[in-house]
Amino acid sequence: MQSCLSVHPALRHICRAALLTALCAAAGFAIPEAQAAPAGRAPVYVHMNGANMFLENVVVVRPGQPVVFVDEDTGAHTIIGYNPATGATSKTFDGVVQGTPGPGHAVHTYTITFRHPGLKYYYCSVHAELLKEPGGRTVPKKRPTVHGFGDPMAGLIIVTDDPHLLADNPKTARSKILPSYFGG
Ligand SMILES: [Cu+2]
Repeated sequence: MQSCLSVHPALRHICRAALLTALCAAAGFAIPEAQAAPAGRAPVYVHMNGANMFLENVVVVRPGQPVVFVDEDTGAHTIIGYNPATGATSKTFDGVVQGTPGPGHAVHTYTITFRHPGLKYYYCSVHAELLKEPGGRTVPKKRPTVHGFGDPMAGLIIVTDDPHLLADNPKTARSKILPSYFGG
């Protein structure tokens, strides 16, 4: 049987870590987890393409966890926070992303983090507009001149520490680039 430490040098640290873990477990010591990535701090991605929609129109993040908007469309989009109760738009949640020629080219992104739990509504002012409904609530509507599926280009970020909500993110929110999602 080959000794663990006689394998390729690049694998030795992995073997040592495994050996340490096994020895710690056998001796009843707590296993150190310092090398693990901090839970919940990887960015959550929201993608745009030529459909003029945010693909992951509802995502969930922890306070301090980045949301990265990725433009895989040929055209530009804006990402602007608004308050549905007042109609006021945000001065700080206010992004612009340029388009890309397509796969193999750079994509432009806009990143934001929120410090406190809450509901963060946003829309793209190029492809949607904010209108006050008779009840007084402000909602995004698709601009009549914009092509698309009929949904307004808008979304919601839920900022929370609730593990059940955090587990509800769509799978596509884990990947920066979606190869099948270029277009516009
Ligand atoms: Cu847009």
